[in-house]
Formats: sequence, C-alpha cells, structure tokens
Amino acid sequence: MKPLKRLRFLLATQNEGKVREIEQALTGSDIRLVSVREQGALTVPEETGLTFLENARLKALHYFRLTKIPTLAEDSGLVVDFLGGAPGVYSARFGPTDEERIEKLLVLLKPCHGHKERRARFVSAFCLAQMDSVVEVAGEVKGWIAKETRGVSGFGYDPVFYYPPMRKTFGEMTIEEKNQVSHRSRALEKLRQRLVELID
Ligand code: ITT
Repeated sequence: MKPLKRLRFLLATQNEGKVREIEQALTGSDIRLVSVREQGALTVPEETGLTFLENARLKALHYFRLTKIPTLAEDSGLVVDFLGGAPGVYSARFGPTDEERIEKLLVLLKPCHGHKERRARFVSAFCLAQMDSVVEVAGEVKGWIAKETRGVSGFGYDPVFYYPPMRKTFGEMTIEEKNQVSHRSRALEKLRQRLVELID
C-alpha cells in the first residue's frame, strides 16, 4: 500500500476502549491522533442520529466546528437480530454500566438456545470531517452472544461477543487479536484506503 502523507486528526471520543484500539490499529501508519482531552473543556454533542453513520457525522462535525482540527469520530454498537436490531445505536445507553448492559442482554436472550437465534454483529462507522468534506466508512463483524461472560479484556459487550473463527469471545482476545477481525479495524482499513485514494 502506498504511504500516506503525514496526517493529524483529532480523535473525538470519550471512550478509552475505543482510543486504545484505534491507536493500536493505526500504529505504524502516517496518521497521528490528537486527544480530545487535550483541547480543554468542550461540549459533548447529543447523539440524536438513527444510524451509526448519522451519529458519527454529528460527532465529527461538532468537534471540527469547535476545534478547527480535522476530526475523526466513530459511532458503534451491537446489533442483535432476535431483538430487532437492539441495542444498536443505543448500545451505550442500554443500561447504566457495562455489567448491567450485559446482564440485560443475557436476560433478554434467555429464551434463545441455538447459535442462530443468538446471532449478533458489531458495527462501526467512522466520519472524518475536514474543512470542506466528510469521509465516511463502516465495518462490521459477525458472531453470536455467549450464554455467560468469558474473559475480561476489551470493553463494553466484549465478554459476551463470541467470534466463532477464533473460538473466543472478544473479551478473551488481546487487543492485537481483536484488531485483526473487529468491526472497528475493518472500518479503519477502509478509511486508510479512502485517504490513500484522496491524496493520490
Ligand atoms: P463516544 O461517543 O465518545 O465515542 P461512546 O462509548 O458513547 O463514546 P458510542 O455512542 O459509539 O460510543 O457507543 C458505543 C457503545 O457500543 C459502547 O459504549 C459499547 O457499549 C458498544 N460497543 C461498540 N464497540 C464495541 C466493542 O468493540 N466492544 C464492545 N462493545 C462495543
């Protein structure tokens, strides 16, 4: 792949789990990330979008307008077929803590015994907002919801998201393993490709 020119983006997320994964995934690339925490006290936008892409765009434009730094924002979540796509864009608001969100999910899926009924996917949408344009990409990864938590790595729903090809939950993976297959790293790879095309 052709090298990118050196790029500097504000990473507009309050979620430390996302920050760790995005930084790891971009190690060795020409993209340098500036933390939103270094920008002082900024208002946080309300996530009113009905899709992941809408929310990613809303966050990226909000922070770009405040800082004038080209801004990368991500919106993501867990989509469970049996629950009609819930928690979806409401994944972070499904309960007060990660533990309670997981517990609620496991209770709702109690009637489902087979893998097919417990099917789920993680979706990640990124938006890069610059002066006169936005670049948008998305990625996803399919798996199913385990019957109990396994592993303590990662964040959010990782301990119950089972990824069949690796026979592990995301909670049992190292950050490098998760980044080989995750929704977020797949979306970031598309972003990298789009930036290479744009710069050419
Ligand atoms: P920002 O908006 O500041 O980026 P957030 O945590 O509120 O942080 P989202 O609105 O995109 O981010 O919500 C994403 C939620 O979806 C996240 O809090 C987790 O509950 C869940 N989620 C997304 N990606 C995940 C992953 O890789 N592993 C586990 N849970 C994930």
